[in-house]
This record gives sequence, C-alpha cells and structure tokens, in this order.
Amino acid sequence: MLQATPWTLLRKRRQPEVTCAHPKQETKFRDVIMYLVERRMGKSRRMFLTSLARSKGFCVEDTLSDKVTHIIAEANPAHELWSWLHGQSLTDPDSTNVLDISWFTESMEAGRPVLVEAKHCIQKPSLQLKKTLPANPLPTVSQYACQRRTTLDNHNKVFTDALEVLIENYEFSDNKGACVGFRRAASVLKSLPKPLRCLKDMEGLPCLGDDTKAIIEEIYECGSSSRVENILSDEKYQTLKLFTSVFGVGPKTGDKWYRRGLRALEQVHSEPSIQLNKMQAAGFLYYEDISKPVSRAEAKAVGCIIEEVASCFSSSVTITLTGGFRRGKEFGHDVDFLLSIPEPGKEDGLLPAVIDRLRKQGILLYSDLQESTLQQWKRPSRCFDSMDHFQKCFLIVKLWTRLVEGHREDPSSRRDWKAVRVDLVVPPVDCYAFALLGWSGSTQFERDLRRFARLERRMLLDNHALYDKTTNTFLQAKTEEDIFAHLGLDYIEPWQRNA
Ligand code: DCT
Ligand code: MG
Repeated sequence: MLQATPWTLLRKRRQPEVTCAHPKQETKFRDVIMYLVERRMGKSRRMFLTSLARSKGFCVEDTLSDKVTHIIAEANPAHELWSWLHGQSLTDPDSTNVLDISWFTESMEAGRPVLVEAKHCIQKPSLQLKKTLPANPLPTVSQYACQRRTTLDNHNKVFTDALEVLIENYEFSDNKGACVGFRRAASVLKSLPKPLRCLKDMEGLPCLGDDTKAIIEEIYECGSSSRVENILSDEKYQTLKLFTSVFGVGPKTGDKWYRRGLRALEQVHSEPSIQLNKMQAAGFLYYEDISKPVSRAEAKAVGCIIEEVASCFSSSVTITLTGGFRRGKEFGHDVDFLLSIPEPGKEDGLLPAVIDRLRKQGILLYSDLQESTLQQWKRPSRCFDSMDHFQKCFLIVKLWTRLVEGHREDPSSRRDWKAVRVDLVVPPVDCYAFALLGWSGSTQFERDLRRFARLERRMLLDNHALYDKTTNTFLQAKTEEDIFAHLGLDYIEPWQRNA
C-alpha cells in the first residue's frame, strides 16, 4: 500500500500560471502559435512581449494548450522548465518547440518567425542525462519473480509506490490487463539491488512497459508523476480506497456505494437501505482496530492463544506463522497461520473446536468457518485467485494488550484489548508444503511461480499440488525445497519472496 511519505518529501509541481489577456491584432503567421512562460520572465515583461508580438502580427496564446506550437521561456533552467511543462495538461510536450527567448527576439527583429535552430532549443534534461551518465548495467533480471530474490529492502520505493497507486486504481475499475502489467513492473523494481540511478539503468529490465518508463522518467524530472497525482486527488479513488479498507468490502460493493452518492463511512453506516452482510458489519464494528496494522509482537501473542486452544484438540497440532510475517515483515493487515496434524485425516473438526474454545474464552469477535472442499483428484487450478479448498476460517479475535510483549500501559487508552484479523488454514499433511508455499506469498511471487510452472515447465501448481502435464502425474513434496527442485528453480527463502 502507498505510504504518504515519499510524495510529501518531494518537490511539489507548481500550479499553472495566471495568464494575461490582451486585445488581439490581426494574425499574419498562422502556423506559429506562441506561448510565453511567465515563470522567471515575470508578469509585466510577459505582458509587454505579448503586446509587442501581437502588434507585429504574431499569434500569442494566453493559456498553454495543445494548439501552441512554440513555447518561449526566459532564464528558466532546462530541468525546471521541463518539470513544469510535464505538469501541464499537454498531450505531448516533446513534440512542441520549446525555445529560449533568443528565438523570440530574433523573430521580432526580423518581423517574422525565424527558422528554429538547435541554439534556440531548450533541451530536455533527460536526453542530456542519457548521454552523459555512464550506463550502470544490472545483472540479467528474470521476468519471473520466482527467479529473483526480493527482500524487504526496496531501493526503488519512490517508483513502486507510484505504480502501486495505478495498480490499485485499475483494481477499482477491474482493468485486469493493466493491473498485470504494472504489478510485474513494480515487482521487477522491488527486486533490484540498488536504486535506478539514470534512465539508462532501465535498459534490459524485463516487464517495464512504455507507460511505466514514462512514469519513472517523469519522477526523475519532476519528483512526482502527474498521472499518479491526478489519481491521488481523484474523489472516486479516495472514496473507493476508504470503502475497500473495510473488512468484507471489495471494489464492486465500494463502487455501488460510490454510485449511490455515498462518500464517507458514516454515510454508509447510517443509510437505512444498505444491508451490510455479517462480514461487513464486523468490518464496521471493529474498523478502528482492524484498519491499523498488526505488529509482529501482536502476531506472536495471537500465535500463543491459537497454539493453546488448538492443543486442547490434539497435542500433535503444529502451528506455523505464514503470510507477510513469515517473509520478515514487521507489520501486516492480518495474521495468517497454518495448522497441521501429522496423522492423515485427524484434522477433521480442528477449526470448529478452536472457534468454540475462543468463543468460550470470550475472545471471539467474528468467525467465518469454511469447511474443506478438497477433492484429491482435482488438478491444480489455472486461476490463482480462486481460493484453495482447505478447511479454513477468517476470524476477528480480541487480543488483550497485556499479552503483547513489550506492551506498556497507556492510562489514556479507553480499552485494554485490540481486535485483530486472523486467518487459520488446515491443509491435510500431504498438501502441507504446497499450502505453506502458497500462504507465504507474496501474492505476486505466487502468481509468477504458477506462471513459470505453466509456461516454462508444462506443470500446474496451486496451494494443493504440483501436476506434470508431460507425464500426467502429481509430484509429491514434503518441503518447499522439494517443490522448487521439481520446478528446476533455485530455492528462494521466504524473506526473499517479497516480490
Ligand atoms: N493467498 C492465497 N490465496 C489467495 C489469497 C492469498 O494463497 N486467494 C496467499 C498469498 C499471501 C498469503 O496468502 C497471505 O495473504 P494476505 O494476508 O492477504 O497477504 P500478506 O502477504 O500476509 O499481507 P499482509 O502482511 O498485509 O497481511
Ligand atoms: Mg497476511
């Protein structure tokens, strides 16, 4: 998710300038439409030059638009001017003549537009950057996240944050194609061992489409991307982001509420015609807590509770922390656990027993139990987003703050507990390695593992199994290492899967 910080740290794009209005003279040179940039030139000088040019039959526009053919600036450093230009709503600033005042002066003297020469042009700094900075070649990068090692040390956060805003916005509009492209691009950037230093560094990197490159280039030049900033200030984006932050509310429901004119959570909650389902009702009830990140210490405390209640069902239950925490993250939006019993079939009834005990302890705030729909004969699914078929439950648990390591009493706090989202999954023992690999994420790492298996190995992988289409056999695995070996991949540690 996007953090506000990188954007606020960066220089803000300046607002469009106020333009001056003058009575227009008869235009002699119809092919040349000028615009004088007021920044650094100053308002009064701009007005004077505008009048002068118009009196000589030149066409000078007060506002900058796509019809302008000659943009004229005075005393503007190239990088400043171009960063300002990219913030204007021009379709293609690169195709316009961006000229120094010398061209204007010569034209006024000649009484006609003089030929544009290289000496008049204000070069775009990126071109200079490309020429002057030596290439900083990176080792060959695979197009598959499962062949890259991606730690939490993201050296290109300023770019990946920007791309994640676009991805989120495309998720809201259900534009799957655009999502895939930008997700892959962001994932490649996250894996790089150092920051992109110049545009040449992008050469040879896989999955970076023209749109991504343009965004990176603009961030280089202006410190931010106008496309991203437009999304961030868009009311619909802001509203959908707010609505989908509620547990149980997806983009479709969010969009439905938005189209009904609702903009705030209170409005949704007080709207009598809206029937919240059980999950959404819990989402609203515990919003204050579950919209906050869960810390590793809190995850650990939840783990102790689950371990204790599960061991009442069977002493041989093992619980494993998966999801983002297994990848080394210090915070997550929930806590994901795999529960497993070594004897096949003994796991039946485990989750109902866990839920029952949590309820009896008075710490079960919400539960959604999904019984196993596993059919062993079924091939791994081609569609990653289809949920797996294990016995699982989505919970909200009341976590007493005193159970959290390092917790300090806060006398001002109204409550001595926090609601925490917890997912429990119970795979049968022969699926354990696949379930562990699948539930450890990241989502992009999993997508690429499956894509790699399908396209490079003619195999189908999901959270239950690995199927070899060449030999029509299921490949057994006891550990994640076995699965990587079947796929002919180097083993990637969980903390290197933050793709
Ligand atoms: N997963 C899966 N099948 C799905 C969705 C997710 O196997 N249909 C996997 C991928 C990641 C893992 O489960 C845990 O999911 P999340 O909790 O959503 O992701 P996370 O990486 O743990 O993120 P966070 O740290 O925010 O909880
Ligand atoms: Mg998680």
